[in-house]
Amino acid sequence: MPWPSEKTRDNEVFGLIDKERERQVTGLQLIASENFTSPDVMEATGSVLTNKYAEGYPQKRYYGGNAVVDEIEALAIERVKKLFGADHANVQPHSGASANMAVYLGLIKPGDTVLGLSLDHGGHLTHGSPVNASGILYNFHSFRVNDTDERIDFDQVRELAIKHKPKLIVAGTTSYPRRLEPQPFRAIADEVGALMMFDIAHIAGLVAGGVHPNPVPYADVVTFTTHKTLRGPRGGCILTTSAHAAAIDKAVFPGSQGGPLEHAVAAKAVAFHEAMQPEFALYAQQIIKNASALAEALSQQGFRLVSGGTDTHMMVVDLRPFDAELTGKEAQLVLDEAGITLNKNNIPNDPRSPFVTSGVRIGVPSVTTQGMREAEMPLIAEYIATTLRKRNDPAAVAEVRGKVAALCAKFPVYPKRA
Ligand code: DSN
Repeated sequence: MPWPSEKTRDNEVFGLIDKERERQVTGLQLIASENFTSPDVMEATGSVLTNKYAEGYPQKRYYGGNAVVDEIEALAIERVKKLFGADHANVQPHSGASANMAVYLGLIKPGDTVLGLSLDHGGHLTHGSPVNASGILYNFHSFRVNDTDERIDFDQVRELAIKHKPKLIVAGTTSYPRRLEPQPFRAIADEVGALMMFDIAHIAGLVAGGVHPNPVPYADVVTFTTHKTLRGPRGGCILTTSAHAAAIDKAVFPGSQGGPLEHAVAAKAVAFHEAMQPEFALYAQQIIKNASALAEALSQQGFRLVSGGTDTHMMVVDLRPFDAELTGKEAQLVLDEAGITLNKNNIPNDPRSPFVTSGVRIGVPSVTTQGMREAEMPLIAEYIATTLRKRNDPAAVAEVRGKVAALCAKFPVYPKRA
């Protein structure tokens, strides 16, 4: 069958892709878990590798024709091991959730006890939420941030570990703005004889760029997604010590996945190469500077920052001191109209439901990739505050939309299409 001609090309989908590209580059992308990948990462993702089946691992495949794929996957593995100083890497997980589930499958048994951070205090669905397979199949107990400084309370983690004797302790977060030291988790795991997993999905790029402690020397297993601060394609990755390498590989394939997405693996290899460049360390440093400048500017606009600020790429903003009536849901919707994309987020001990929330989560990886620096952060805070203050005035919201587009036009992400 011939390829579609100009006449039969799917203009509907390609038109929508163009529309989405326009949305991304003319608005402020402040979702903490998103980023703009490089054109090279996108080229690898859209390459002929999408045509290939490659169940198995390099030199141990079930199908023929994998000599080149083997080279690509081996390159991805070597690069990511070097980037994080790991003994062993599995680059096949399709996502962070798949990576985490493979770790549980490989290292513990259904019904075993695990400790993780509660979802509503900044953890992840796969860290034992009752609606997720992790919480359904394993006996998770959750720790929380403490009420005074809204930081992880290691005394509580230790108490729970002594009480419940987990087989595994899961460190890692999705909406926790503070640096997370691996050593206290290791000490507690050792005290109770547990394994330790660190999910660095959000902070992988900060670790690679040298601005967050690297948990690899402390954890038995480290998981992450490649598309957040690391700025690669959508996908997951697992790093382990040699002791757990075979169990993890078996849990990924054939345990929980079939054919790997080798186009994504190639794009991961490209992203790992990019993250090894000296410029990437500067990028990571700028993320921290930008986040801190934005947090400061937001507090000057009357918002409260959960835990008082940030030392990562993200902040969680309590909207109540700014406006007691304003919910995260409403804020997300009206900010979308102003071209400012972020997500509603529970704050610790939020009186509102996860569908409504009293907060929003804001991250700077995308705006930092497009070249914005500290000088632009007060502008972003001002646009957010003005939109929320004047949320019932469509003309005022439209005026902010214009200012957002003008700011973004000064920081083009991708070359204009001919
Ligand atoms: N959806 C991701 C995030 O936004 O943090 C976690 O999987």
